[in-house]
Amino acid sequence: MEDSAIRIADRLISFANTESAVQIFPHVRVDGDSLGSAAAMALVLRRLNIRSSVVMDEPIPERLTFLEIPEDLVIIYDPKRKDEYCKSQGIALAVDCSEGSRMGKSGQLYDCCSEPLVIDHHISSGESKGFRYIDPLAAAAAELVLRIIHILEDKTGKKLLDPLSSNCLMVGLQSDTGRFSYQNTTPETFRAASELLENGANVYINAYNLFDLTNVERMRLIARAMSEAQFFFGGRLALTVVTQDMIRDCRATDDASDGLASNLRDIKGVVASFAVRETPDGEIRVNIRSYQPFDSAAFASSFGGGGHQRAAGFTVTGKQADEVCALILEKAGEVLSDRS
Ligand SMILES: [Mn+2]
Repeated sequence: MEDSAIRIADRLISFANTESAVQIFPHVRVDGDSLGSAAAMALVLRRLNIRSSVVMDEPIPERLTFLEIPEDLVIIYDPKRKDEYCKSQGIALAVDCSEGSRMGKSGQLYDCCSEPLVIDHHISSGESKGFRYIDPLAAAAAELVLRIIHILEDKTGKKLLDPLSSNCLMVGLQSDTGRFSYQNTTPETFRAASELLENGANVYINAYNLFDLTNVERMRLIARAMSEAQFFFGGRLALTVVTQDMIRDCRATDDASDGLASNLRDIKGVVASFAVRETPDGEIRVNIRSYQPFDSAAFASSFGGGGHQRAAGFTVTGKQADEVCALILEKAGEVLSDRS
């Protein structure tokens, strides 16, 4: 495992003082960990005189703009310019995911690299020709990026973390551990957090922006979705639907129902919760949260999605929300019905 980290570091350093860029790819619908980890990696590489940017389909979402990532660090992928980008790309690096299919359209650019690198903490079945540093025991990709940065510091003798890159990684840790409260939080997570704090991260401002800050439109949408939630299998499965009509009625934004599945899981007795929401494109996006013995990742993968044991998701096209709910209940019944 550590061996692949060293190989990745060597590969990255080989692009110093060249025209070829190390392009870094977070997953679609970026979260604090994928964006924070990718941005920190790009910032650190730039300090080593390596051309590097974060490549995404869409601009940084509003809720993560507090990070103040410089605009020129991010390339918004334009499929029309694929050939041009491809030419200048020395190597592609996936962060917090391991396949082009998780990156939206940007995956086209990732896939044009013949030996892409991977830094991820999701269990992955995919194969790749490039080096893969995957550690499912890491709480966040940010922990793994920090380990790579340590190797880069050892090899170059330079101090590479600054307040912004430290804070980007801290946002990754705070996001993926639910501000250091989920079961994935380990002594290493706290050691990493301690180092990042010493280098200028701001845990308080991050927590406020990531977890506390809200608005009345979102509160109204969540209240409505919660009051319409339904319970099955003796109260062990909770499910609610967020339609585009509801979002419009509440004048909320499309990401306003983020966190809803977690809210549902907090209800006593619930072991699996589902937030089923219509996207503006007419797809159905399902977020899953769970406790033992319900495996969210396994459930999501049977619908072509992915994630972690306690938090996962999938997207369905060409079906209505109520059809998707019926499929969820049928599938969940295989795990939950025997005990109710
Ligand atoms: Mn992550």
